[in-house]
Amino acid sequence: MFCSVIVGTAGSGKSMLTASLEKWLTESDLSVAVVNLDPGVEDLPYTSDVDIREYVDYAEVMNKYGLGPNGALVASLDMAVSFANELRGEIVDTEANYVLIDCPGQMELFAYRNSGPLMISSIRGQDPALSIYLLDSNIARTPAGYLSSMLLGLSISIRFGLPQLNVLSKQDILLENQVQEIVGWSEDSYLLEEALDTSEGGLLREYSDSILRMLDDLGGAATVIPASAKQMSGMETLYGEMQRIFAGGEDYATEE
Ligand SMILES: Nc1nc2c(ncn2[C@@H]2O[C@H](COP(=O)(O)OP(=O)(O)O)[C@@H](O)[C@H]2O)c(=O)[nH]1
Ligand SMILES: [Mg+2]
Repeated sequence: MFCSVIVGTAGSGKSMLTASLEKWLTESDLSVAVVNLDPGVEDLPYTSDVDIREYVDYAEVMNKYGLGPNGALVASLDMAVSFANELRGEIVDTEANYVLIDCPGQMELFAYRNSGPLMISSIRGQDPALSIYLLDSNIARTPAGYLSSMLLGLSISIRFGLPQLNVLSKQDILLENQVQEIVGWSEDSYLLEEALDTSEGGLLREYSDSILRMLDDLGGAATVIPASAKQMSGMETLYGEMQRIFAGGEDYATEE
């Protein structure tokens, strides 16, 4: 199985992208399993095949220990780690080729605690995995917003240690030329530097040189893939990039 871990800030569109990608893969005759890792979520835009809520009761954790929403999420995730093998077992039993893992809304509580990365590594076992990091169009539309989103993405990739694809989510809220401008920033850091120079002042302008050089050096400047979960756009390109990473461009899923 091939695991794709969908990460991004709260509200960046992880759950909706999970739903759309599942739909696209299913319509392409590929077998997919969807995993919800958010213990506190109430409504999901897809039907989960494997769900962390079957193992931990977020509301009960909240009441029993007198915790607020964030504390309860952290405690629930910590508890859920002891069921990671059961979760993996359930996923393996689906016999799906593609496994989409929808991460909790509050990414910082998931990625920057030990339980998040631990959960992911237990779930994937020895199977190939990548992360799909969402840059929200609402934020990445400005040069400074884009740069800070890329830095966050870099930080996330360090936490999970997985090859990462950067997706510009909600591209439908931008004009086509805005989307192309952002793709340009990701392909050529000189364009981003120019945009920062004309739009930013102060500290960012002072440091942008060294930040951009670091991103370039670390390969953090991989081209972003524009997508809209709402309009189902960008799915084919995203799938192509997933394949490239998983199987050197070969579509093992169709071999069965
Ligand atoms: N315009 C637009 N809105 C989207 C898209 N994907 C998600 N949203 C909206 O963004 C909000 C958060 O989406 P959700 O998938 O729950 O984000 P999550 O917290 O990262 O799982 C919701 O109001 C969605 O309707 C998209 O492709 N286009
Ligand atoms: Mg969500």
